Amino acid sequence: MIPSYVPRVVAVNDLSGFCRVSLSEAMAILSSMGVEACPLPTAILSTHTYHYEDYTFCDLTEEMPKILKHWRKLDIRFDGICTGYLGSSRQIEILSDFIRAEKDGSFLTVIDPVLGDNDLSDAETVYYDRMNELLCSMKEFVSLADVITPNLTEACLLLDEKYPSRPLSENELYELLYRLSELGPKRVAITSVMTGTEKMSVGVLDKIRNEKSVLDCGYVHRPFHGTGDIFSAVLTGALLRGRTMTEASQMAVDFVKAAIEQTLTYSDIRIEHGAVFEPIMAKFFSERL
Ligand code: PXL
Repeated sequence: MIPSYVPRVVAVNDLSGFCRVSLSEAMAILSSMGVEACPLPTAILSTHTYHYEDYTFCDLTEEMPKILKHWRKLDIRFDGICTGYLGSSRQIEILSDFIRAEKDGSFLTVIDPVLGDNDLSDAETVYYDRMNELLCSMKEFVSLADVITPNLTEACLLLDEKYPSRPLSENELYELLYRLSELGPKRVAITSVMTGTEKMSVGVLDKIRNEKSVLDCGYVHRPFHGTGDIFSAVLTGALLRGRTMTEASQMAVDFVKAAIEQTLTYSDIRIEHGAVFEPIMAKFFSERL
């Protein structure tokens, strides 16, 4: 169904030229969901920072307030903001000022507190640059959010908890969700949670509607890059298209699952290239929205 209203969102993330991650995914997905996404790039890279050692990196921190100032001068009305990879505490400060100025009853703030993935004490650790510096600022930043979408690693970092070495029970997952909501956001989704030896889940809490659920991802952990970014983009789009937190999270889980299934049909699978979503996107969203 063609919507009579096109929501407009600020999409904040890095723009990595090659590999399906961050802003390139968010722009494609939000557009396909009937949402106008205005990009606010935090940095321009040639590729993402994991796997490739000689990537290029152009920091755009100083451009960000100028872009936001121009938008404010034009008196543009935004329905929300979604944020992903941020390069520094200064960027968080700039975005915090913007969110405080925009925030009214209906403005939606979705923060994906991108800090890392997997057990950070593990040899397979993914350390995004300057993670430690970001953590303190991120803890304050999430208090401005309506919705946050950390993976389990990020959830543990925000709560000063050790990453669990075994699958979590549903009650343990709910406890993490409630504790995160005490930092400010009333709606929380924790992704990449093992709830059985071969079972991956997403925990969802919506304190406004008093709903909580553990969604079965139906796939074993395949660390395709950018699937967290896909999840957060679909969730944002679905919320802006009027879905509840539980419905939007289910749609995001289903889309990631469909993209992974599609990816596994190709013979030249490279996890660092990300999950292939382009061929399935139009049909998926036309059926679901
Ligand atoms: O969320 C994936 C991602 C996004 N942006 C940058 C990254 C990565 C993962 O490695 O390095 C810059």
